[in-house]
Amino acid sequence: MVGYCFGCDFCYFMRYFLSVWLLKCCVSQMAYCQHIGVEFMFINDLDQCQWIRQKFERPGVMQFSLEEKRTLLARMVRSTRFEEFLQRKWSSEKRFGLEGCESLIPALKTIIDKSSEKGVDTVIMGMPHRGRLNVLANVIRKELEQIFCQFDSKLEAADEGTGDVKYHLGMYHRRINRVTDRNITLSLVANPSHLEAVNPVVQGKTKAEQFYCGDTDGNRVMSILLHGDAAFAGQGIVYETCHLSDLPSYTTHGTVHVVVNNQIGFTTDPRMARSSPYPTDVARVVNAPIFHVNADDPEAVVYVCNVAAEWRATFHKDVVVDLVCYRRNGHNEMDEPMFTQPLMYKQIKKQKGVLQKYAEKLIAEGAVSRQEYEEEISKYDKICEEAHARSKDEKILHIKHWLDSPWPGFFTLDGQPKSMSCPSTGLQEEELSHIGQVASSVPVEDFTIHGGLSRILKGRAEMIKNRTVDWALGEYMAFGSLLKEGIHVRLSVMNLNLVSHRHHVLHDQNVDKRISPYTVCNSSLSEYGVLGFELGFAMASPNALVLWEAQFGDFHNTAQCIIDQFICPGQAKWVRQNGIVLLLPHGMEGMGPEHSSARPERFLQMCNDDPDFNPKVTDDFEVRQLYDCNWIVVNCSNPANYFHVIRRQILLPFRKPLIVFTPKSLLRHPEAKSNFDQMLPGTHFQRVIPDDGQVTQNPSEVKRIIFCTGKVYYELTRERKTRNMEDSVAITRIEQLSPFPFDLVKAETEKYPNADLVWCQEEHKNQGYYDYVKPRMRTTIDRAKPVWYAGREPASAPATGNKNTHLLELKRFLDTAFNLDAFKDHV
Ligand SMILES: Cc1ncc(C[n+]2csc(CCOP(=O)(O)OP(=O)(O)O)c2C)c(N)n1
Ligand SMILES: *[C@@H]1O[C@H](CO)[C@@H](O)[C@H](O)[C@H]1NC(C)=O
Ligand SMILES: *[C@@H]1O[C@H](CO)[C@@H](O)[C@H](O)[C@H]1NC(C)=O
Ligand SMILES: *[C@@H]1O[C@H](CO)[C@@H](O)[C@H](O)[C@H]1NC(C)=O
Ligand SMILES: *[C@@H]1O[C@H](CO)[C@@H](O)[C@H](O)[C@H]1NC(C)=O
Ligand SMILES: [Mg+2]
Repeated sequence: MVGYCFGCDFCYFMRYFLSVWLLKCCVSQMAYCQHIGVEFMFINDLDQCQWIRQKFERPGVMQFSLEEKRTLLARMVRSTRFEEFLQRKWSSEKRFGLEGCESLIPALKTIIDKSSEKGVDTVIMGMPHRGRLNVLANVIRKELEQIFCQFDSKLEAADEGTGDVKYHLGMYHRRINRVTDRNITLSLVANPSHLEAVNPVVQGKTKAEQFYCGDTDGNRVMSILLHGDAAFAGQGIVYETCHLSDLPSYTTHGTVHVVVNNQIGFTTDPRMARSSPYPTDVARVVNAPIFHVNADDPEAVVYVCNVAAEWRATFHKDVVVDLVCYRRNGHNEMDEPMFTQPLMYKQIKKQKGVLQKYAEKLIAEGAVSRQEYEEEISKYDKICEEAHARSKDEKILHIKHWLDSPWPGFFTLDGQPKSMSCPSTGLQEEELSHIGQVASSVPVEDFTIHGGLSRILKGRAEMIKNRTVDWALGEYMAFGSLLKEGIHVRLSVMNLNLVSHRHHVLHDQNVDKRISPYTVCNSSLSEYGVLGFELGFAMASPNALVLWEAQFGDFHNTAQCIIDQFICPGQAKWVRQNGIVLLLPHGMEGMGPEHSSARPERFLQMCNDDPDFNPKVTDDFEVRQLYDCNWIVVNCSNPANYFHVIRRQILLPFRKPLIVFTPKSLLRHPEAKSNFDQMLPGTHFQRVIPDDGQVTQNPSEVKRIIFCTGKVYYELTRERKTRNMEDSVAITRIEQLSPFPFDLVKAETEKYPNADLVWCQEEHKNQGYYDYVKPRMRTTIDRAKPVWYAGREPASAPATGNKNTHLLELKRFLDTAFNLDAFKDHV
């Protein structure tokens, strides 16, 4: 492994662009042509550039005291011997060791020490597989026995959850930093295998921790992100997360990025892995300085990391440390790298380990004696051996030790919810009218709003007088009441949706001033990044309502990885609850295949309830079901129910992700209004809304029950009226699709003994809700009757782009739904 010299390139550019600096540049030959290369000339701020030059060009900056050298050697010993210990004990286990980049450990410790000295007391980290166990052991200082006991396959995970392999679990640890003697909290966020996906989550959690401790400039809470070279260059989420770094609602005031640049990704070398010279080039878009450093020179590494931490503390902006290293073994310890990279690995085999090199250097310098060095090694080996012995007593792996965000006080001591009930989500009349008043007035004087807006506010005031709410007002009532109860409300949305119906943020027409009652965030045009960020925000505390709204539900799939890897199975894999709310505008409203479907079928397919099992109905059935499910999926047909489900999200004694298919046309639908009576104390979210019309007078005469969800209900009732079938067809809305309301659906079917059962949806047959609802409905009625289908035919696209076809399809399925003979010959 040769020392990398980026300095020559650097000098070349300097000469080319800035000939006046020529002389100076040659002076800096000394600074840049050793083991450090700095890229910063693209930064368009003179002070920042000067600051960096100061750090590298002053002669003699890289002096280390004896004490510092010894500490560094001790850290290198720990890092190196930890991997060797694992290799000795479990030679056939994958551990994604750090061999070839052992200086990562002193690098991270330096960043943390320096930041702690500058006032940081909480560090939130995210990292991939490589070196994770080592970071847990030697940076976060997780008890070694807790790490070792995971290698012993005889041990089984206790507690709840399915668990995840050892290099994915999260971690939280509070301890004294020995160098600065100050308390520091370190957490490592649990991550999926999907490289770089954890980045926005770490940033969101960091933002939340900053928010809760009133740290507006990032002086107390910071994030560190680790990356592999191939992943950093290849994964788009890196770019999306970098672009959040300076946005008002998303900035964490600077992240230190550390790239473990072993110049290989699995078996792919850089020539095949990227089109840019360095894996770190993506960070140039946010003007982050990039420090390349040869990881075989631990002192250069420590120096650069000190500068990186100071940079962050000074300018509150991102910075990248590129640890140029190698990977001594295969991708994991089982792989043979000689198969694919024979030449490279011949070179690598010849390399002396960095610890040995550094120790020899210090011994030659006389900084330590050989004996002291050997003592340091046996001291650490002994620590490992003793921990290993203890790990055998540790009968079970406690997954509780592996939480990245404990929520103190929210659960009982053994991690259970404090109760299995949910109080009424209704509000007192006075409270409703008070919040309504706030929503329909301008709260400060000297504030000029747009004329159209004052009409809207006037309309709202009138609605409040009439004791009614529309969708936006229902939502406002839910948010407003939670705010009054001390809950933080944060809504992340691409701003179009904000302006189009909510008008929750008022703009002054004359000066650049605005008011909003809760945190409304204008997001960047990224789904993957922003959803990950909000998930991270929601992770920090249970006492916040965090919502992410897609611009159209259709677009959520660019964030699929966050949904599949974190939101859906997060609790099972990592015992971590999360109450994030996804608002997905959805509706077959003739707007074509790209603007119609939030893909409810996908969310429903990932629900963990058993379609063939009819659960026993107990007193706490409703809440118990919510507790057992992996997420809640609803499609509300009226504002009051939406109001309740949002409030329930916080009043529940535990947290679950909530997926809401929100409407577009319903926003202004004259019938889709609710009355205060539906929101008073004692009222609650209705999982099923039974038909309370004429059908109830003579139920045995009813020929059909149409089950549906959401907006199609209004189409169905209109059609029923024109056909004069209000006494023969019942229309029942299933508002909560998952967990499925087995009990209430059963009650509905029993009410009308002579009716056949139809599921009606607007979506195509292979999409929407049918495949989810049908087996569950059949289970509730012991398969006594078929469940017929009225809706669009199967299709590959979610909707037609042709308006006429759209209307024709609608007419056809309404015909089917109300034709009592439609299914006769199917029998
Ligand atoms: C999104 C994603 N795609 C593919 C993989 C499979 N995979 C696991 S490790 C790896 C190589 C990573 O290379 P690099 O980022 O350089 O890290 P290194 O292992 O070299 O430390 C790949 C492709 C993955 N984990 N995640
Ligand atoms: C660190 O925290 C503990 C408890 O949280 C406290 O008792 C101790 O005084 C703190 N130490 C310092 C140096 O702040
Ligand atoms: C309020 O009620 C009155 C009388 O019923 C009605 O005329 C008016 O349209 C209602 N206003 C709103 C905004 O619903
Ligand atoms: C969001 O962006 C829009 C358009 O630039 C702006 O009018 C609005 O004030 C922003 N909202 C917030 C809360 O920053
Ligand atoms: C809910 O599902 C229905 C049924 O197909 C659909 O018509 C509607 O657009 C969905 N969303 C809402 C908010 O109603
Ligand atoms: Mg790599």
